[in-house]
Amino acid sequence: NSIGLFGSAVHEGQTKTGTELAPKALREGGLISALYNLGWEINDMGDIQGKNHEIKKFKSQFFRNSQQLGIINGEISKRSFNIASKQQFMLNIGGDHSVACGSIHGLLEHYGDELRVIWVDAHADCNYELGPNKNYHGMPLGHLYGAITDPIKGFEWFKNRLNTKNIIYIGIRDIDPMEREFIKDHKIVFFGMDEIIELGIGQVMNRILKLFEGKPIHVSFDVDSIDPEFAHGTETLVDGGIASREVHYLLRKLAASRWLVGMDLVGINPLLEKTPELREQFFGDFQQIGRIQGTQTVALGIELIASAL
Ligand code: DIR
Ligand code: MN
Ligand code: MN
Ligand code: MN
Repeated sequence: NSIGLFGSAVHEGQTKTGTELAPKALREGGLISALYNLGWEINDMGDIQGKNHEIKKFKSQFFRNSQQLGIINGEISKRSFNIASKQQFMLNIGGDHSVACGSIHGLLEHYGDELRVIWVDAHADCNYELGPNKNYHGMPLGHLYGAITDPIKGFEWFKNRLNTKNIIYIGIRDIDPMEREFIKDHKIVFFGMDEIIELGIGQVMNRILKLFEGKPIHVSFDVDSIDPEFAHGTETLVDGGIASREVHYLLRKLAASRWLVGMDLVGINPLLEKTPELREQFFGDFQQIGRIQGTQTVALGIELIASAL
C-alpha cells in the first residue's frame, strides 16, 4: 500500500509555459496530505525539472526540444521502473503529456507485455512524423508503438514497445489524420465521446475492465479529456468533453478493480485558468476549495488522483 510519486516539471513537449508549474501547485494544494489521508504510505521522490524555460525556436531537432525531452524521459523511465520494482503504485505528476513516454517505458520494463494502458485524453497522441506543431506531447504513443524508427539524440535508452493491442483510448474527440489512419490500421480499441454518449460511461467501463481483466493497468490521464467547463486550466481545450462526475466514476472504477499500478496526471497549466482571479490564486493566497487549495483545475487534479487511489 505505498505510492512512489514524483513530479515531471516539463512543458517542453509543447509551446506554452505553465505545465511545469503543476507539480508545485498540486503539492501546495495539498496533494500529499490528501493521499496520506487515504491511508497510503508515500515515497516522494521530488520533482524532475525541465530545463528549457524559454521557448526555443524549433531548429534541426527531430521534434521541438527532442534531445532535452529524451534526457528527461530517460530519468522518468528509470524512476518509474524503480517504483514498479518495489511493488509501489507509480504516480507521475506532469507536466505536459510528453512525460508519459518515460513513465510507460519504465512500467514496460517491469511488467513487460502484461501491462495494459488506458489513455484518457481529448487527443490520440500517436503522431509519429512531425505534424505542423512539431510538439512531442502529440507523439509519445506514436513513439511507444514503435512507429518512430529514426534514432533520436537523447533517447538512446529508449527500447521498449507498447503493443497496440494493450491500450484503450477514452474521451478522444480531436484526432489528426495520421493518427486516425494509424488507429484504424491497428484496430486500436477506442471509446471516443460518441461511444461514451451512446453506451454511457458505465457500459464503457464494464467493457474495458472485461478486456483488461486481471492485468496490471496504467492510466495516462490528460486533463483536456475533461469538458472545459470543469477543467479550463490546460493548453488545448476541446469542447464536448467528459463530465467531471464521469471521470471521477471512471477512476473510482479503476481503483476498485485493484489492477491499477500507475497513473500519469498531465496537462494542468495553472497559468491558463479562466479568470485573472483564478490565476491570482496560484501566485497569491490559495483559496480553500473544500479541503483542497489551488485553482479550479489544480483542485480537480488532486480530487482525480484521490479517486484513482
Ligand atoms: C495535437 C495536440 N494532436 C498535436 N495534441 C494534444 O500537437 O499533435 N495532446 N494536445 O494532448
Ligand atoms: Mn521548463
Ligand atoms: Mn495528451
Ligand atoms: Mn490532449
